[in-house]
Amino acid sequence: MLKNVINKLFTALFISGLTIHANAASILNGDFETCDFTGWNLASTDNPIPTGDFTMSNTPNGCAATVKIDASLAIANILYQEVDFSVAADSALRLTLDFSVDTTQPRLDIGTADYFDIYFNDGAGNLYDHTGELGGMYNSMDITGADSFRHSFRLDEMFNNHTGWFLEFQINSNFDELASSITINEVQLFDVSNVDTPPTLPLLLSGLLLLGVINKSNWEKRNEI
Ligand SMILES: [Ca+2]
Repeated sequence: MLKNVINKLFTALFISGLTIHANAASILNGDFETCDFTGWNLASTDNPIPTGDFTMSNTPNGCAATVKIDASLAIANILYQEVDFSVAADSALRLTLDFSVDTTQPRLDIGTADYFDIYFNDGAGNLYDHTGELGGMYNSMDITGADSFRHSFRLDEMFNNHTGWFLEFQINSNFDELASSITINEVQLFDVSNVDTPPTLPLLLSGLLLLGVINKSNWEKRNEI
């Protein structure tokens, strides 16, 4: 019986491994592990693109991408990439964003600061949030001072297997020539069903250990007789 359980365990691991590889939904270089903009695209209202507005910093937690505004003539800068939404049809995707913002000129009056937007672009210029509604996960958010964000979004199934969609980080000027920035530490996109896989392993191993204890106990009993 123990052998059968072990076989099932290996089968389960094999299948889960196949599942992980089959579901390729991901953000390329989402944690900027390459310490450059591999996988990402730059866009700007200024031409040519003021590449000095797009910089990479090496922090104790790894590399992060910073996009500035009002450090050049650009009035909007965008860091974006096409998203791989390929998953099984009934999968649920989750997007995690870890980023911070800062400004050289903290402002308290609403609507007077530099601001940022984070959204999905359908490739035709229509902007959506994670639920599939028009808008974004963050809409015209004022940068009033240093602030950090880490948020996870469950994506609507409408995104599953769509192609030609983009995740975009946009930072916009308040036309005061005083710079602000958004620093993106990490972006993750993953299939929620895969998240449930790791805890399964300890449970199976616990079951095996229990079976091992029972078998050992039976063996000892048999040898006592
Ligand atoms: Ca400004």
